Amino acid sequence: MSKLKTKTLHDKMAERGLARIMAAHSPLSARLAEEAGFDGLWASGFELSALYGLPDVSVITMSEHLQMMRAIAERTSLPIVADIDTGFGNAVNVHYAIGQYEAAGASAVVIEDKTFPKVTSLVAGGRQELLRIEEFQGKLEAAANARKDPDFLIIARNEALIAGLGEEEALRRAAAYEEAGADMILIHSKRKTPDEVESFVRNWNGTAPIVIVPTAYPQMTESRAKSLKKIRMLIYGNHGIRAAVTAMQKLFAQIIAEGGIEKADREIVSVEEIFRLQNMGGVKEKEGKYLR
Ligand code: SPV
Ligand code: MG
Repeated sequence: MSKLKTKTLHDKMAERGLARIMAAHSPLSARLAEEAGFDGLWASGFELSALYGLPDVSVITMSEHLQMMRAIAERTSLPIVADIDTGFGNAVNVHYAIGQYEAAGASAVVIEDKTFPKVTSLVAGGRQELLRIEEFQGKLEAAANARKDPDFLIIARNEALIAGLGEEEALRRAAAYEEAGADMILIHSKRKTPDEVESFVRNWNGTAPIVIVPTAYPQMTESRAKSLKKIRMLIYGNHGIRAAVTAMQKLFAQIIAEGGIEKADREIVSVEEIFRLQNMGGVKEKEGKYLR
């Protein structure tokens, strides 16, 4: 099954020119992304941390992330791009993690070039420390050697722009990461406009395709990304959890304000819709067949 998912991810990038990947923090959010028509899922560390009400600073463990990854993989047929942060330690830990994530059903991993423990990328004034290039190359080599399926993607996440080191350093790192065996380069930016990423992409003359996460610069539409030619994957990094928070904040406030659910009940999906998403129909079918 996961071999099929890995192939699907490659096919989507080839067919559409750009794979659209939506963040998932639960099997339910993964199912909703699949029904909406996304090409794959982002097992986001930020979303999972937020789900636990925790900051995205390497507090969530590999086991917790893997457990959710497995639950998501069981409930959806979409390929999963796993966010493994800094790889949970050094290159030896990365080697071990790749085996775990591949077995759990991921089709790709993103490993970032920050030191452990990391600080989430988009926070203003965040402590952003990068590994030495050689050390990160060792992690990428370990990842590439550890995978069993050669189509399992190793995506190197380049945080040079996030750390304020400039485009030249970002390009230098991207070239070194490609040389170490990265299949794709994720270039991250917290600039409020796409210009920083667009300039990087135009000046990137390696062969590894580019991945972007345009949370900070939402003007970067899919067609704008495609027009740059080298971007093959666009990750919507946290829109599921933000949509859930928006909806819950609004509804919970309404119930308190109105002193009941009479009006609010008409503004949310029915219980029957949740039954559908839980596949209660399958329970009825099994009851009919096996309960005597
Ligand atoms: C995540 O979604 O966990 C990411 C993307 O790594 S970001 O939050 O922008 O760092
Ligand atoms: Mg993350």
